[in-house]
Amino acid sequence: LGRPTRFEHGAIRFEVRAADRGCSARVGRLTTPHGVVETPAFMPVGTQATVKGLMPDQLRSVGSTMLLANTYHLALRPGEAIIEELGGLHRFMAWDRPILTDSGGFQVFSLAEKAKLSESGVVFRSHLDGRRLELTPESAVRIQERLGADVAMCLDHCPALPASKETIAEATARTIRWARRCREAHTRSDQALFGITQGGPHADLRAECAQALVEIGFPGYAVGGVSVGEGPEEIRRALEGAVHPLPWNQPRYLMGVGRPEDLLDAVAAGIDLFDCVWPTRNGRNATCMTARGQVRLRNARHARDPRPIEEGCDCPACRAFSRAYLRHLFIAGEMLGPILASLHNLAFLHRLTRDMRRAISEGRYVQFQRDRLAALGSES
Ligand code: PRF
Ligand code: ZN
Repeated sequence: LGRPTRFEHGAIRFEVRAADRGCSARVGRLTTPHGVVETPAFMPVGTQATVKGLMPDQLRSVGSTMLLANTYHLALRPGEAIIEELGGLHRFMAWDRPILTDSGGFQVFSLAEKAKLSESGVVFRSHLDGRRLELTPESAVRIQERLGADVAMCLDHCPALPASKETIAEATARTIRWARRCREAHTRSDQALFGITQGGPHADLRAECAQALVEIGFPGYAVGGVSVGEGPEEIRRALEGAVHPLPWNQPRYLMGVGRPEDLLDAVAAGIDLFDCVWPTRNGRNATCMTARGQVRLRNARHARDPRPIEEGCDCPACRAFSRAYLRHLFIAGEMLGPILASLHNLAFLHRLTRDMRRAISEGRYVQFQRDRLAALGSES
């Protein structure tokens, strides 16, 4: 009460529609040039302009509203010029709903060879053909403008953990200077540019970074550098530091996090958006999530199991197929196995966020979180 609940800035609108009194969880509505996203929301990862193995219609049918794509991969192949020429990312991948592109900073440090960092940017060799390339705050923004997603991200520096506080502080200061350059370089009025906070597990660095980004001014803010090897307690501290200084009426996005227990925690800390390869990568690996923990479909105990992956799930895998059939698909190396398991995992996460939205709206998120966490440990 007394706080502004709406925010409007060029390409996006955000509205906080309900807030839990027992924690910082909120229900929001993010409006982008390509449609509306009810938050908390999970964004499936479409690194190469495809969520591996899944058609746009299938994604819609399991509840996906917004996808993530990667600047690093798309700039290397097929190149932003081709995607722009073919009408931009939405048209290229036939997804006419909201898209967010990550800036490439994180992928350069995790995938590229010989990444060399300087104040101007990162020079690296392509992991595909060894080509020498440079990514700067200005070029990361320019590439994302040409890809044309609804939300673009600043180029940041996510240091590998464990690292000394001094190293993390340097990376955080550089991330702030790069964020200023990204904001200066961004011109597309039908695209929002989000800032990214770094700071590792240090609440003070996180808070300083968030404050500095808020002074520069972005329509939304991400928390980067989380889930790179630290424990749940460190994640909680990082989130507390990072989220507190952020304007309450603007969207907050936790990058690269998607395990159900982490989502439950992060939403309680006030996060609205997530992305993670976890559901799709695990699905391709025959690991499925349920409200009662993981199911490993290759396990021999499912050889004659007539049950669906998850009782009551209305996804294409659970509607028609037994665990025994799905196990058979994986053991036989059939491509339908990874497709169905990926669809189930996405349906599961979208259902979880929908249940979160309801619990928050009804003011019972803290109990909901407790119940869901307990159930996740109970084994199916
Ligand atoms: N920065 C960017 N993308 C990311 C991360 C980050 O720190 C993470 C870390 N969890 C995932 N994706 N730009
Ligand atoms: Zn299912």
